[in-house]
Parts: sequence; C-alpha cells; structure tokens
Amino acid sequence: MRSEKAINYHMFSSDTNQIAQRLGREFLIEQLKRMLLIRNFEIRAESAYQQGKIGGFFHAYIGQEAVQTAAVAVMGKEQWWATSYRCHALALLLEADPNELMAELYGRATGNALGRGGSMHFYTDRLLGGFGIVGGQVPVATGAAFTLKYLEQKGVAVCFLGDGAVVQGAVHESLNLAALWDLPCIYVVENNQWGMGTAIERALSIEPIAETKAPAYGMKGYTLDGMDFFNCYAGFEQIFQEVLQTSRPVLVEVLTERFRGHSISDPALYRSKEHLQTCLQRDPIQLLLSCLKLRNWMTDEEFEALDKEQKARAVASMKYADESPWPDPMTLGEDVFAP
Ligand SMILES: Cc1ncc(C[n+]2csc(CCOP(=O)(O)OP(=O)(O)O)c2C)c(N)n1
Repeated sequence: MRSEKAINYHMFSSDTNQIAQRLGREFLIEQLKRMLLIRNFEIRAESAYQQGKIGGFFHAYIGQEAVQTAAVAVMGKEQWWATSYRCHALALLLEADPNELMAELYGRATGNALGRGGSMHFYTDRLLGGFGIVGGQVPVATGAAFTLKYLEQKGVAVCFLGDGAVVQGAVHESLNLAALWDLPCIYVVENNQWGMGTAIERALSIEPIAETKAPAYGMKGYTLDGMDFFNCYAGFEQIFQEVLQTSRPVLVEVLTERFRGHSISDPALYRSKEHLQTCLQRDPIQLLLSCLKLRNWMTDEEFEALDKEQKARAVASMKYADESPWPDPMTLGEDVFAP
C-alpha cells in the first residue's frame, strides 16, 4: 500500500488472535501451503518463461496471494468464480491440476485449455475463466449471480477485478443491474495500486473505491487489508453470510500490492525500490508464517519443508509440461466460436 497517500479508509476490523484460535493450526497450515503452491508455481513459471518455454502474456499474482486464498477458504469451491488475466492463483485454489496449468503455459495439448489459451485463460468447472479484456469478467460474473437467483440456487458469484477495471463502463452496468435485481454477487476490487504503469490516483477520480462507490449503487462497501490473511478471512466470512442472507450484491476493495511488474515484460521502473521494499515487509506469506510461529504452530524448519514440497510440485509440473505433446495443428479450428 502506498503509505504516502492520505486516504480515509474504514478498514474492516478483525481480531487475528480470535480468528487464529477459531481456525486452528491444521487449517492455517493448509492455507499457507496453498499460498506457497501459488508462489512456487509462479516463480518456476517465470523461470520457464525466461528460458523461452512459455510465450505470450504472463501476469504474476505474487504478493496478492492472501486475498483469493482467504476468499476460497471461506466460500468454498462450489461458488461461481471469475477473475482477470491474473488468474493462475484462482485456478490453483479451485484445484485445477498444476500439471495441467503448467502445460497450458507451455502451450501443450495436455494444457488446461488444450494449449490454446495460455496464461490469461485458465478455467475450472467453477472458474468462468481468466479474462484478457479489462473488466470483461464482470458482466459474466453478474450473469452467474443472475442464474443463481433465477434457478433459486443457494450460493454466490465472486468476481475479482483490478483497480484499473473500476472505470470500465461494463463494470458500472453490472453493478447497477446487480443492485437493481438483488443479485448475489460479491465484487472484489483487488487494489494493487497500479493499472499497468499508471498509479491509481492518476486514473480514478475518487478513492476509497468500495466505500465511495458502493453507496451510489445502494450496496454495502467494505475495505480489507489484502496482505493480511486473517483480515481477508474475517471480512469475506461476514460478507459471504450477508450476501447469502440478503441476496444483495456487495462491493469490496482489498488493498494489496503486486510484487512484480504488471506483466513479466514490465520491469516496473515507475515504482521506487524503497516503496517495493516497504511492500515486501508485508509479504502475506511471511505475515501468516509469523502468526503461526508466534503460537508455536510452526518452526522455520517446518516452513522450509513445506516450501520445498510445493517447489517440488511446481518443478514436477514443468517436467510434465516439457514432456507433453504439442497440439496437433489439425485441431486448431475445433471449438472456435465464430458465429
Ligand atoms: C478493455 C481493455 N482496455 C485496455 C486493456 C489493456 N490493459 C491490460 S491490463 C490493463 C491494466 C488493468 O489494471 P487493473 O485492472 O488494475 O488490474 P491489474 O493488472 O493491476 O491486476 C490494461 C489497461 C485491456 N486488456 N482491455
């Protein structure tokens, strides 16, 4: 978060001690493990990219892991989920096979989208896809929420979008319809402070995002600390229950920061080293680890072993991808939607 900015946030308040006690050691270690899988998967994939094994766009989620990990931990896989092109983490959290995802990055026939989608278009049966069009996922998630309501099914649609997407017309149309029709949709703006190289204050006329914009649609708005797993968990828990009970949409702003450039080809020279250093001090993985250590629920050795295990999983997925066949060019015209 940019500390130099004086924005009057009303952060969701949560009690880390109380939540940690309630969730317990095993559950929290499982969440740490998921965050480590995401981190290791992306770090390995970055190296594969540098070796020329992966082509096209590539947007890392590194630094933001606590947000989607907490959301999935609270709401479970069975909701409808949608996100932007920064979609590696959500696919892993919704239990797509890392082998299949790495093979997709490598453009192989065994990939998650048969090697045709690449980094920006992972999906699962409940992940409606990563979207390359900024804000493109927002009407889709709103449609999923409409389906839930229309079919009288229990559940919510969860839509992640970036701070840069907030000013897209489709976002406003979606929020308006969701509020008008009482659709159970949770819109989560992951405010990582930048839209490509543009600082948020140069793109948005008003901040905070959720707290100022939600009332304009007659919705509730919340602000969460995206580096703090516990704050995200507690916030999403309350929001999820509220949406299930009221079927009213909610707008959430989660303050976070990506530790990498916008994409792999962006050296992020617009961000000072000092600022990045400050952000790294609140690495969500380290914050969760320190909470576990404080309770004697995990030692450094145990953490290293867990990290190593997840790294091995990522490395194994690279081997799988490397050994997978290329798609047959004869199949290129298949499954193409061109009315
Ligand atoms: C409709 C549209 N306009 C512009 C772009 C180019 N573009 C790709 S990512 C991006 C920035 C989006 O930033 P944000 O929504 O904050 O998401 P983040 O990358 O920070 O996760 C832009 C402008 C696009 N893909 N789609």
